[in-house]
Amino acid sequence: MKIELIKGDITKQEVDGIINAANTSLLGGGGVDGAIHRIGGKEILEECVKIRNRQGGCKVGEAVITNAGKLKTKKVVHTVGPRWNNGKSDEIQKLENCYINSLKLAEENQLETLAFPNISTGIYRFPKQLAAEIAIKTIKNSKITIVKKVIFVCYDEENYSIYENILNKK
Ligand code: AR6
Repeated sequence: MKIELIKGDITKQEVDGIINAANTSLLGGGGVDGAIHRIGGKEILEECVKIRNRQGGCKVGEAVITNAGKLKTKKVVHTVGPRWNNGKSDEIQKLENCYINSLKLAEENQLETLAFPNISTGIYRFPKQLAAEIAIKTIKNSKITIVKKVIFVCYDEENYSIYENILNKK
């Protein structure tokens, strides 16, 4: 599997699937979630509402998949990252689960190329260095067969240079 790093906006990525850093309500919000729903349009939200009605939202660390509306991608995987609580609420395991469960849904839906944002490192204030180490380690250690390429899309300069350092060391 190929890992790529870019600095930019995830809504502009031409990949099979993009990952959204959502919240448990699945009804949208700020940050990357806001951008995905704004650009993708109401079709995504409509499917989120259906999932919510069926299973009552999405738990932290879990993921659900919807259509991608007007985005240049086939599917959006919505995962809910943990809100940083000084490491007292099992946040590391929960963030790892976000990557594992997103990859699992991507595999089940035959998505070969994926773009991930830096889950939890914005509004949820997870420390960026630690979050990047978890993201890269989890993706590298995953046993996947269908996903061929993962792009880490960093929106801010700080995350980009953290990812660059980790990826160049290995
Ligand atoms: N493309 C790529 N990355 C982005 C974009 C974009 N267009 N916009 C922001 N980021 P955040 P969280 C980066 O806050 O911390 C929402 O309200 C951003 O710089 O989007 O998981 C949800 O509904 C940061 O590095 O998500 C939840 O309530 C990263 O995306 C809550 O925020 C994640 O920041 C989730 O918080």
